[in-house]
Amino acid sequence: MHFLEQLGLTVPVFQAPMAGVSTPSLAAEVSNVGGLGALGLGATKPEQARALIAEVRAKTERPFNVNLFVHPTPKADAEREARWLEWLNPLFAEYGETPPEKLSSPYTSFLDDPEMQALLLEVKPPVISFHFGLPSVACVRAIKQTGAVLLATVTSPAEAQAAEAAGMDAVIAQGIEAGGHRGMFDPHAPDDALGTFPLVRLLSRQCHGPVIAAGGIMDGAGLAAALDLGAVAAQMGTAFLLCPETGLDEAYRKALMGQAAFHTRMVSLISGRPARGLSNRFTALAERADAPPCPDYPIAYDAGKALAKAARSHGEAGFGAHWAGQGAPLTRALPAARLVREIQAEYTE
Ligand code: FMN
Repeated sequence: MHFLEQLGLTVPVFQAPMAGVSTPSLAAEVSNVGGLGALGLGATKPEQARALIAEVRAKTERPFNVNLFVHPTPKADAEREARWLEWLNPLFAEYGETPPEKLSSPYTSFLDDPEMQALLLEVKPPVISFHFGLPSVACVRAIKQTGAVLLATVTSPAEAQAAEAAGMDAVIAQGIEAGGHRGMFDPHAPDDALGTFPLVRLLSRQCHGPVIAAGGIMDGAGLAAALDLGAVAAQMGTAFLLCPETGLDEAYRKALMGQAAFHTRMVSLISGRPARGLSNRFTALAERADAPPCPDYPIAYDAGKALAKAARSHGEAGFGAHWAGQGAPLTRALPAARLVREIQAEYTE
C-alpha cells in the first residue's frame, strides 16, 4: 500500500512539528483536511504532553504526528557557561538586567526520559517523529508494538542509512533551507549543508522506504517539485507560521511579515545547535569574532531565552528565537485548513 494511504492521508502535506509554536488546534485542522498535523513535544514535560495529545484527539479522529528531541545528553561545563554569560553580560546590561547566575538544560532529551517513553506506549500516537538523532533499539522495538509509524529527520545520506537501520518507517529529508533547528545528529561533525533538492533526490534513490521533503517548500509548486524528485510528501513548517492557530507572538509575526523574512540566518549561538531564523540582533552576534565557545545544546538556550526575556521586557524584540526557513517571504496568513486546501489546489491544478 502507498505510504500516504497507510497513514490515512489524502493530501501529501505534513505540517512540521514546531516546539513552542505548533498547537493542538493547528495539528487537528491540518489532519481534518487530509494532511498530517503534528505536535512538537520536544520541549514539553510528559504530563503536559499527555494533555496536548488528548486535546488533538478531541478535535480530530484522523492521524497526527508527535515529535520528540533525541539529542545527546548535554555536558554541563561550568567554566564554559560562565565565559558565555560573561560575553552576553553587556547585552543584559543594555536593559539594566543581569544574566542568570548559572545555566541549566531547559528540557530533557527523549533518550533520558523514561516517563515520556512510557507515555507514548500508553497513549499510542499514530505517528511519532524524532529530531536530532534516533532512539535506542529497545525503545524503537517497544514503540513499534503500539503500531505507530516512525519517522526521523535526516540531513545527509549517512543519517538516512542509520535511520533506516534503526527501524524508521520513513525519513524526513531536511535541506539547509529549512526553518528551525537543523536535525543533524552530531552538530560538531562536518556538515555538507545539502539543499532540499539534492538531498531528496539522493535519498529517493538510496532509501528503501519513503522520503518526505522538508525545507523551503511553501506552496503547491514547491510540493509538486518535491514529489517529482521522488518524495512522497512535503513537511512544511514556515508555511504554517502565520496561521491563526499557531502560538506565534506579535513580535515574531511582525518580523516575519517584514523585511527580515528575506534574510534568514543559520546560527548556533541562540540554543547551542544550528537553527535557521529571521535575522535580528541575536543572529547578528554570530558575526562577532570574539565569541567564546557556546555551551552545549540546549544549555545555551537557557541563556538565549533569558536574554530575549530581558530585552523584551524593555520593548526590544530583536533577541527572540524567530525560527523560519528561506521561503519565509512566501508565508501566507490563512487559517490552516484553508492553507492546506490552497496548496492542494495549486499542485493538482
Ligand atoms: N522540527 C522538528 O522535528 N521538531 C520541532 O520541534 C521543530 N520546530 C520547528 C519550529 C519552527 C518555528 C520551524 C520553522 C521549524 C521547526 N522544525 C522542527 C523543523 C521542521 O520540522 C522542518 O524541517 C522545517 O520547518 C522545514 O522547512 P520550512 O520551515 O522551510 O518548511
